[in-house]
Amino acid sequence: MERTLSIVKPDGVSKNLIGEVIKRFEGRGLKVIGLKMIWMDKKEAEGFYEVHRGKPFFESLTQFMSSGPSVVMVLEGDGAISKTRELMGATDPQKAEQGTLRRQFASDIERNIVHGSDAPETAAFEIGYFFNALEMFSS
Ligand code: 3AN
Repeated sequence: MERTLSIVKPDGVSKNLIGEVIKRFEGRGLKVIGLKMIWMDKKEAEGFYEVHRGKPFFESLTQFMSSGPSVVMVLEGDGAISKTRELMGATDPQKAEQGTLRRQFASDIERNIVHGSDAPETAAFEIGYFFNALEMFSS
């Protein structure tokens, strides 16, 4: 069993895609074991994207991520990390496979509606960033 952290980003929330994202993850056999709506402030967004600090898009990305509410969730299941990334599609929606969430709904590489952890170590950091043990309900 693997866990991953996903975020319906502010553009996904404003486009009414919370249900669509969760439906696809659940449809792929993943279990939502933690879920909440949050509004990150700039510092919280910077902390989440610490690995990207110094990159040209860091300022704009963290502005965007603190521009409105997001839905953060912990998903559990076999291959949770690769399954969520497959369903999301490539970072750049124009390069994402047909039928993926980003290809279908994202407007550009920054506003790409959904986030998913890319490896077990990043998943552990990202889950711990938003959830404590009492906020996750694994059966
Ligand atoms: P992913 O979310 O697909 O794992 P990362 O971790 O490489 O992508 O990038 C984190 C976020 O930073 C992306 N979801 C996207 O919003 C933004 N981002 C990545 N690369 C760029 C870029 N070249 N220009 C603008 N924003 C970017």
